[in-house]
Amino acid sequence: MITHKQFDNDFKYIEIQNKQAEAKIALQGAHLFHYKVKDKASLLWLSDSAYFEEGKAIRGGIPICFPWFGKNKEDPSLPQHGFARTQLWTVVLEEEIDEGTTYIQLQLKPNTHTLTQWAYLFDVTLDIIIGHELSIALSVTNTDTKPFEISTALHTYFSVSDIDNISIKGLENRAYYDALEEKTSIQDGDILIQEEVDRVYVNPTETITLLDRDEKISLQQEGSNSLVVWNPWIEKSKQMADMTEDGYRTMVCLETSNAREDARVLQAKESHVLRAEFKYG
Ligand code: TA6
Repeated sequence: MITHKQFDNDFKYIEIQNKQAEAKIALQGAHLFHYKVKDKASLLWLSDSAYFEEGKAIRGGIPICFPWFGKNKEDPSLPQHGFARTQLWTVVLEEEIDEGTTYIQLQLKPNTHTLTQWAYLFDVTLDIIIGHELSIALSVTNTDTKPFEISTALHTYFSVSDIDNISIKGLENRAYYDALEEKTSIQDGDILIQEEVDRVYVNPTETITLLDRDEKISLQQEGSNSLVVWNPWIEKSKQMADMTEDGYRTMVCLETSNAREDARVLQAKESHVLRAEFKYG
C-alpha cells in the first residue's frame, strides 16, 4: 500500500507498506526517513528531535547530498551538503511491483533557488525500491551545455543497538582522509567507534558489513569509490539542536558517496548513477 500523508504543518511524505517491509519518504529531499523489514528493528536511525519542517534537513534516514558534499569549495557560505535535501522533489512513479516490493521514483529539476546557488541545468532522479532489501539510486544527468562537477552522498544513518556493540568490515588497509585531523591514514583492521569519527575512505571493497551483536547488515555500492564514516560523539552532538544528548550512541553513518577526489565531472548529456543496496546477512 502506498499512502500520501502529511504532518500538521503540511510537511508531506509517502508511507509504504508491503508484505516484506515498511518505509516513509519525505517529498522534501526525497528523504527516506524510515525503513523497516518485517520482524527486524528499524534499519535507519532517526533523531528523536529531528525537524520535519520546510527548509530544514531531517537528522536521520538517508539525506541526499547534491550537488556538493560537505562545504561548497567556491563559496563555503552556501548550505552544507548542497540543496537537494531541502528542496521539494516530485513523485514521478509509484508502483507495487509485487506483494513485497514497492518502487518509488522522485525527481528534482533546476529552479530559481538551485540556479542561484549552482548555475547549471540538471536532471536528477532518485529510485527507491522497498522490499526485503532496500535499493536507492541517485541518477544525475547534465542537461546543460557545459560540464559540471558533482560531489554527492547517500548520507545513510544506520540505527544500532549501542555504538559499543558494532564493528565495520570491508575497509581494512584502506586509506582514509580524516576530516578531524586533516590528514590521511591507513585503516588497521575493523572499524570500531570509540570517539568522534569523520572520515572519507578511498577505494572501499564492494561490500561493507556492519556487525551489531548477532545482526549483520551488508551495504553494496555502485558508482562510488569513497565511503564516509561519521559519528559526532558527545561534544559535536551537543552543538546540534536536532540531536539528543545520547543520540550518538545508537547511530553510525556509512555514506555511499562521491566525496573529495571521488567527485565526478559530467560533460553535457553525460549521466552518473550512485547506488546503494542494503540487506541483512
Ligand atoms: O558526512 C559527515 C559530515 O559531513 C560531517 O562532517 C558532519 O558534520 C555531517 O556530515 C552532518 O552534516 P549536517 O550538515 O547534516 O549537520
